[in-house]
Amino acid sequence: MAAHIKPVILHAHATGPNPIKIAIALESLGVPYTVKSWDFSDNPDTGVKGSQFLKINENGRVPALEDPNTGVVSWESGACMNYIRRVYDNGNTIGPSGDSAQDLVDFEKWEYFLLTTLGPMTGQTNWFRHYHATKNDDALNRYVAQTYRCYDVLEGQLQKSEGTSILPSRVTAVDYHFEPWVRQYAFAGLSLDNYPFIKKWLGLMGDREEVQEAYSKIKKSI
Ligand SMILES: N[C@@H](CCC(=O)N[C@@H](CS)C(=O)NCC(=O)O)C(=O)O
Repeated sequence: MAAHIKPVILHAHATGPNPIKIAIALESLGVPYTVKSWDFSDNPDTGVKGSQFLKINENGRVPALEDPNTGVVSWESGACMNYIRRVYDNGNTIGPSGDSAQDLVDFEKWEYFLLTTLGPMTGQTNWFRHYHATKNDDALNRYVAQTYRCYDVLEGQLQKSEGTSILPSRVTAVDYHFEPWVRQYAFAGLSLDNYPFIKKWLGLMGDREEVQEAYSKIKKSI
């Protein structure tokens, strides 16, 4: 990546999975970035629901991305990821496997499956297991079952590459979207015992330099 590029600002949280995807993609593309860490409060200066952050993202959630090179401000991890790909992945190293209509749909369908289904189901599992004020086993069981259903689907897809990448061709931004969510399986109280390809893929992803660097930078930003 050219040296004249100014660091983009990634708005993040210490443990939330969504900003980490973006850090992994920035690492992979060699785009310089700084991490600004927020808490989940409504404190005007430090919180995602506070006045300062709401000027960047009126939805009060991270990630958000500010690019001083273009003036673009983005939020929603899917929008941030696709912005980065359009602007900084000129060689298409992390995008769809090819140019055909099927290649593009194959990329998007897995990206949307994570954004609309596996991510939110895991998030709700976490919520009802750890944070909901009153015990609600019906809701917890529902979201656990839904998350496992997503794991079933992912396992079937990963079998095609023998657990090396979600799109069979190579590791792409799709893997970056999934990694931080699947990594939370134990925190969500789930097991990967019935999912050998997910287990293998998670191990391989965790060994990758861009993944390790991204986690380390987010951690240092706290
Ligand atoms: N659909 C959004 C979800 C963003 C999201 O929920 N982020 C979490 C952190 S991973 C957050 O900011 N939570 C703050 C809150 O719940 O108040 C995306 O993909 O960016």
